Amino acid sequence: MTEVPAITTFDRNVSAAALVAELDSNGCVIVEHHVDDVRMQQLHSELQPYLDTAPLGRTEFAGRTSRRRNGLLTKSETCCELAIDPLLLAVCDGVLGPNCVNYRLHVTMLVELMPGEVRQEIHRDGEIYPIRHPAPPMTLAAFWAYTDFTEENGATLVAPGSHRWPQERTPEAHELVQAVMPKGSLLLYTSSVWHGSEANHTDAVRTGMGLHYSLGWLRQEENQVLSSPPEVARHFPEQLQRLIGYDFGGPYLGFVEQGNPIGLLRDGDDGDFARTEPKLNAQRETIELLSLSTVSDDD
Ligand SMILES: O=C(O)CCC(=O)C(=O)O
Repeated sequence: MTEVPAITTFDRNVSAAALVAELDSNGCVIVEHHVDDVRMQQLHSELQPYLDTAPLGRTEFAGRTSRRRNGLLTKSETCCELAIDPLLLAVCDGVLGPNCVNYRLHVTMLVELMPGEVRQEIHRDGEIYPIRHPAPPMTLAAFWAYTDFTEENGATLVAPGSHRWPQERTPEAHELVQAVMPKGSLLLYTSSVWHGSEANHTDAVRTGMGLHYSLGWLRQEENQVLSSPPEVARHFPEQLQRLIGYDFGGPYLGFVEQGNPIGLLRDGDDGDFARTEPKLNAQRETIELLSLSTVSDDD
């Protein structure tokens, strides 16, 4: 009997370990009601004015009947808090941690599908890097339901299990499942998973907020340190400062004047200002080397 694809849904009490295991076996998972209505209301009051004045998308991919906003950390304190949500970071530790000494905030985005928006091209987030799939998780997408996600309003389509498919295999219609979830929930999926937004057949908007994470040695999709330059980032919690890129991405990676870029955010700091740190070197030793070689044994 062929298995019907499905996205497993957990409630907010789920452990990080259970989510990591589910992402490993199915590539995607939902945490329902991770954030309560009061917090979501706060998020809306901070971000909605920016969304209301956003232009329509200029490409089919961005959605010509959609509005998007990025640089969310500079626009919303609640978003800054959600970006360092302890459960989410514990999942990043389990999913991205094995392949890097630290991971980064990759992109922040609001995606508002307006009434009449059509289905987005189904894609893999990892396509932005020239690496064949399936590959180890390069990114972990955390897509928050900023509004309810329903079948009718364009809840994200996901192909569960597709993180293990070969490069050439694309999903058939029956392999795509919608991430139906109430406001405040969270859809997680890794970089080899096929997905995209579904059409919005209702007369209301469907909005998702993406806070995605990537391996610390990859270039981030959104240029976080230009989006949040030092004079802005110095007011963020230190964990967030490091997460967006005011830190090494591994031994030697990303220094400024021989030092750790976190020093740029501190007055007169000489703390961990050195071109690399023994701790990073030690962590680096524990990471299994990835092989990107295209030369086969027969050559
Ligand atoms: O809006 C969605 O449901 C998914 C959007 C997405 O995957 C993207 O724009 O990369």
